[in-house]
Amino acid sequence: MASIAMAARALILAVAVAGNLLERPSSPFHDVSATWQETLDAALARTGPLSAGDVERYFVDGFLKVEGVLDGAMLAELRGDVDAKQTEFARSLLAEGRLNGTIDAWAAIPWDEKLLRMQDAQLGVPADADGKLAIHPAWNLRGKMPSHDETEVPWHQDNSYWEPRLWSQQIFTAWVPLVDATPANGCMEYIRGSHKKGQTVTHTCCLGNTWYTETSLADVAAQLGLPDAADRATLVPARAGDVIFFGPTMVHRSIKNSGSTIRWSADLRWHQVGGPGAPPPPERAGGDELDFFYGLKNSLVIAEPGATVAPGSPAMDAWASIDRSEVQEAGLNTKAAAIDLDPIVTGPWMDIWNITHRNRHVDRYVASLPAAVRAAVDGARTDL
Ligand SMILES: O=C(O)CCC(=O)C(=O)O
Repeated sequence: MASIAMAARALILAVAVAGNLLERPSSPFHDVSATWQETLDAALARTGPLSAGDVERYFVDGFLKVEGVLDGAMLAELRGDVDAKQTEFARSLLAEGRLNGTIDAWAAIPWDEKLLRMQDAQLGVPADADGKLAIHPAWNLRGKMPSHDETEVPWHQDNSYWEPRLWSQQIFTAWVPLVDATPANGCMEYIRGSHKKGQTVTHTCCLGNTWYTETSLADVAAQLGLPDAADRATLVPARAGDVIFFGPTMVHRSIKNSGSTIRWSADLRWHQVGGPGAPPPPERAGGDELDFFYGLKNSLVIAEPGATVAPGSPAMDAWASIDRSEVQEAGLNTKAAAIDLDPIVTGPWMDIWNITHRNRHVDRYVASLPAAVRAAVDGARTDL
């Protein structure tokens, strides 16, 4: 793990110039265009559950909402998992003396209220300027809290979170609302057709009080050849049970939750392994074709070519129990001791984009950089 982290850190250039606290080297991958979004005919030739119209919509718009994908039983199971995770969290807060009551009382609170009630009831959680708490979004289960900056995800392409060598891969997202997602509680918004050019636009790190990458509509317009980018912005409300599919070059965000309840969702991703168009192998010891996340946690094969996915695979449980947040923070050497309660998020995407803004997440990341780089970045601070 250490050598992987060292190799990734070799990307870092310590230059502070106008507007950038830490500038990243340009990479030949910035000129690479994805092509998976161009092969409509090939997609139409395949058989599957989607209609030809659906497939065509996906190619034209870059996203597709499919209604009623999850039935009641599946939703209940997902919500049960979210409930169990929150009860586990309540258990650690109780053990730390940061919550009043009993575990039975907390367990009995409905799944979609529990986190809010914990937020209200928490005792003695220090530091957070606004005193709020969020579940860790990098677990791909998102509790988007009411009026909460850190769960408001700005315009970005998912490619901005992956290594540039993967920017022409279709790492494909299914966004799954566990409650109805509306403009009021922070549904998703997409720039229609922004996937089409196949290009990954410039992003910066990290907006406001967050760990997120961010692009601007001005850059989207200029770099993707979409002068009407702002007019293409499309809110996509979705009901619990629907699924929105989109690819890694799709520009999207989730808007503010202006309601009073949590907007729960999961986002899950798939990609092809091997075959034509497979990515160049990672230049790190031990990196193989399943290494799609900085050498930190491999992808899990769930179906061999031509086979269908077998549900309930035991391998899935073992794989899922490796906490990606923990490995990504261990990879950067930013892991805090009391990780369960640590609200700070860092990740390897911070090695890729120019650092333009600092906050507690970026500060933790900067503290992990080699001393000379850190000194240069600290010297360039304008927002202390
Ligand atoms: O769920 C959200 O609020 C944002 C999700 C997102 O941006 C993503 O899944 O890429």
